[in-house]
Amino acid sequence: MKILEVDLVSRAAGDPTRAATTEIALVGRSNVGKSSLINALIRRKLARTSRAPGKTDRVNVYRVRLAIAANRVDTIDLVDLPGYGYTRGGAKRAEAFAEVTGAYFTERTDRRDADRPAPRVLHLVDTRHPELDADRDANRWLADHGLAVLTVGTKADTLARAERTRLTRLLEERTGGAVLLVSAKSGEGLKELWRAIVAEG
Ligand SMILES: Nc1nc2c(ncn2[C@@H]2O[C@H](COP(=O)(O)OP(=O)(O)OP(=O)(O)O)[C@@H](O)[C@H]2O)c(=O)[nH]1
Ligand SMILES: [Mg+2]
Repeated sequence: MKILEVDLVSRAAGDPTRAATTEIALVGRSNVGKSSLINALIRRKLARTSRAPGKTDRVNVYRVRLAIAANRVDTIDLVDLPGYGYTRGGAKRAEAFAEVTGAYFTERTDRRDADRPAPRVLHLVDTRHPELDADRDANRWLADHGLAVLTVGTKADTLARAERTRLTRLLEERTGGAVLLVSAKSGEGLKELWRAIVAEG
């Protein structure tokens, strides 16, 4: 598999650009590492990252052209959504989440792209903190909306060996499914994640 090209395509409300057939939305708390993971996946520093939460405040779409086999090229949209759980004003958690993420999925499935398959979701959770309420709320919201979700545990490089198993189990119990651990820093799990992204459905 080879990355041929990556373009940042804007997706402001009313943008006429249609979604690629495969659309992968990255959902997660502010600072969980969404933009860093996109950069690690595309091996370019295109997405802006920051130590301070709330960096990504709009929907950015990274359109990736991939050579998957000798005669197969795919276009995949990686969608960097604003993070939740970061509220300067103190709006309720669930409301803040529904506002940013909900608006995206609703618009995306309602209008011009309604004939496209629904976006698949990577739900990013900081592996060190598998039990946060904001993540549980998000997990429920995504399930209630019938979206296909893969839970991705981020920042795996920060875990001591002894913690890995315990934290991964907690996260699996919380989300009721398999969890893939990744690190944008060490590159752990990136190959497996690409495989999951490229797999049909
Ligand atoms: N150790 C470690 N740090 C990471 C990793 N990925 C991201 N970080 C750090 O976590 C912080 C936040 O990363 P971002 O990628 O900007 O997070 P984000 O989820 O896009 O944040 P928002 O745009 O605010 O929603 C930065 O300081 C990154 O360097 C990782 O795999 N390992
Ligand atoms: Mg970001």
